[in-house]
Amino acid sequence: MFTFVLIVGVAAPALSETDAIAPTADSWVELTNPNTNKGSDQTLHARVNWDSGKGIVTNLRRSYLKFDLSGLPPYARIDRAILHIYRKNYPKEDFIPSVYSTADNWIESVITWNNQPGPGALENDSGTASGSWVEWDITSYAASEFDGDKVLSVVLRFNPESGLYQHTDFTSREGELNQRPWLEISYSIDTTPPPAPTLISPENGDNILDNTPTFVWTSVTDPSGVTYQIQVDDNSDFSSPVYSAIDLHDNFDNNEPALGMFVKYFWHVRAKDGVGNIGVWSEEWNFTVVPVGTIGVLLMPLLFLLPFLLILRRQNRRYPSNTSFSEAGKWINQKVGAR
Ligand SMILES: [Ca+2]
Ligand SMILES: [Ca+2]
Ligand SMILES: [Ca+2]
Repeated sequence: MFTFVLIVGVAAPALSETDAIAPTADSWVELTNPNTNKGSDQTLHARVNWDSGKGIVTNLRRSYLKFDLSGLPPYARIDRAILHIYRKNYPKEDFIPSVYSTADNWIESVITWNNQPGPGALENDSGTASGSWVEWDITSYAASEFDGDKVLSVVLRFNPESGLYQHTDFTSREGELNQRPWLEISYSIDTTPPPAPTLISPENGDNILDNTPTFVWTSVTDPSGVTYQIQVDDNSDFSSPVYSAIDLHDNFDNNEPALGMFVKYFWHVRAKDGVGNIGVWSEEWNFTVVPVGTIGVLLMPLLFLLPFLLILRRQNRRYPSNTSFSEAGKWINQKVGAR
């Protein structure tokens, strides 16, 4: 495969490039020679021999081409894919075949009419000619093949393969150097990292009872998707995290190892996009784990005093505020006597 790279433009946030990709295999097959292989021919063919008197097809030719897309950057987004073929012989300007997808399970030196995988979906029915060069836009097919097995195979054949006598001959990858087929691929690479998440819980500065807390933060988004990384450390500089996790798909994480009591922990989260761009860390929050008993001990004096406080509150409600003890006794006797 030969590949030359044209830097079309470098602009944040995406890097755009265009590659020219040569076929790794091409060949043509013929109905009337169904077991003959043409893999090393310098010419490719598309042909319909139509006998209008009898209304029958007397011969067909199709050409197969295969391209390897695995040399493109793994996270590239294909923006444009154009198949270029050079016409050596074309009796009429509009004798332009169509491009069909096909399977990759054919071999240049083996493929024949009888063992060809056959055309799949029609990818482009309207190639455009510019002199001897003809081009077809196959962007969506190239994008799906790139997302898939990264091997793109096409068949050139007329559509339909009946009703009209027509043929066109093309230079193969074994032909004249400057006439060989090529696939033009324009792609872009995302260089923008996702934003920093915002932390939600444990809240900053909180005392919490759970020593395996669930950490929660806001979701962030990126065109290529995101995963999260969390670090928890008893050092505020995160020099030796006691707990960390990467490739988290949700905006929360249940930490596994139990955290120590009465230790102040610091935590932060960052996001990475599907291309590998890593965002900045979130704010740094801290919390302390305290045992349930600690809260109880802290509450004990309050619990012990509660009955007295209630009595005082009830008495304040019953007695007029300026009542002396003897007057209070009378007041109570009156109230009891009245019942
Ligand atoms: Ca060939
Ligand atoms: Ca494929
Ligand atoms: Ca991104």
